[in-house]
Amino acid sequence: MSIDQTLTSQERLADLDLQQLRQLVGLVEYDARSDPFPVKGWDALVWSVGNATQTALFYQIVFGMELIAYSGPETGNRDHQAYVLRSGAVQFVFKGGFDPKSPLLEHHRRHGDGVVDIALEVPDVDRCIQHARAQGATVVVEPHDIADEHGTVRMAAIATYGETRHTLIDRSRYTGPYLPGYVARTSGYAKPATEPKRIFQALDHVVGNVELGRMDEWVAFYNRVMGFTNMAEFVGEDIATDYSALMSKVVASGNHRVKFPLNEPAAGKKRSQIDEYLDFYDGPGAQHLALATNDILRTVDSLRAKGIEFLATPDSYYSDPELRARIGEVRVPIEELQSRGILVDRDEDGYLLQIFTKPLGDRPTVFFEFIERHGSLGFGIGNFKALFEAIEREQAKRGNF
Ligand code: TYF
Ligand code: FE
Repeated sequence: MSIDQTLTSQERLADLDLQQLRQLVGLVEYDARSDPFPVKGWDALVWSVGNATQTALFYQIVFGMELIAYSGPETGNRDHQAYVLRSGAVQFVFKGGFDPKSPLLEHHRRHGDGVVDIALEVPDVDRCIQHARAQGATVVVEPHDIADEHGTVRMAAIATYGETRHTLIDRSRYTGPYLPGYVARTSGYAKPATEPKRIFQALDHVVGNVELGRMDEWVAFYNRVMGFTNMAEFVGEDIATDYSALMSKVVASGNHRVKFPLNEPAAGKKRSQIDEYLDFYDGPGAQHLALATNDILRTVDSLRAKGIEFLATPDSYYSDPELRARIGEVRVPIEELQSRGILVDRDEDGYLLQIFTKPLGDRPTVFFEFIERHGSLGFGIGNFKALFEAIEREQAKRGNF
């Protein structure tokens, strides 16, 4: 058993080391030799959005990300425009249709803004695809090389829930800014000197919402096809408020760099937040993206000052004696968390701080979590009830509860 010492391409570019990553996203040791589907880590999250040009500006100005690459009609891509942005090891690619007949526009018409591809960096694309195919996965893109003056990447893709896919990419022979077909691009936007260098450094987890009764199938898919293991948060019991319920299980890659909680709605008195997502995304898809920060107070202050809205946490959460006793001492006085609405959870390994945005698109679908880990490898299960009640208050305002 050993920690995989290799960093992903994105982690190296971000100048992160293994110690920092372990702190940020919680890595574990595992035996890579018996892994049937070795994964290095996250490569990129690819989005289909209604206006990639403006979305790219939003993520620079509000999320403090850096524009690094571009593809579009000027570079010979007549189907869509694509902007590649980075913060730490996190890479987002925003795509919007240029050709009125672009398939991306079909996807957008149906799902609205959303994540189309959760791309992973792997050391051996062909080995992964061979295993995935043998386990019954749908290979949507066969392994192939693409090359330009910066070298060659090998990639392939498999289908996952809904219309989402996992591109698998080997970047070991490539030095370009993103992929062949993209050119390096920066922007004229100058971040104010008062802004932090980065308000998040790494991607912690991506949650998938699937249909009622299908969560275990998707857990089995990740177990069988991708060799992911079930994490301790594999509760499998309904997580219920007084009104609604959901089920959630978490699978992770060998070293836990890549963590996928999977949710399905469960019966309650009212409509689950997962039902609302499935209705408005028109099917299964990526629900929330958890971004790891080493200073969640600063992250929240920066985002709130730019108008980002977070779910409200009632004062009763912080005055609950049971919670106060359970969380003990954290790195800041509880008042600092309370004034910002940051949640705390503690388990046997340590604690975590987390907060959730409201959905950032027009539909009540995709949202963000910011998470600061201090040893805990969990997902804030102690906060589920308070969090789900906060989500229900938002659902009610939308008339969906
Ligand atoms: O990822 C998690 O499990 C936590 C909690 O619909 C959570 O962030 C779970 C389900 C959900 C929203 C948040
Ligand atoms: Fe989460």
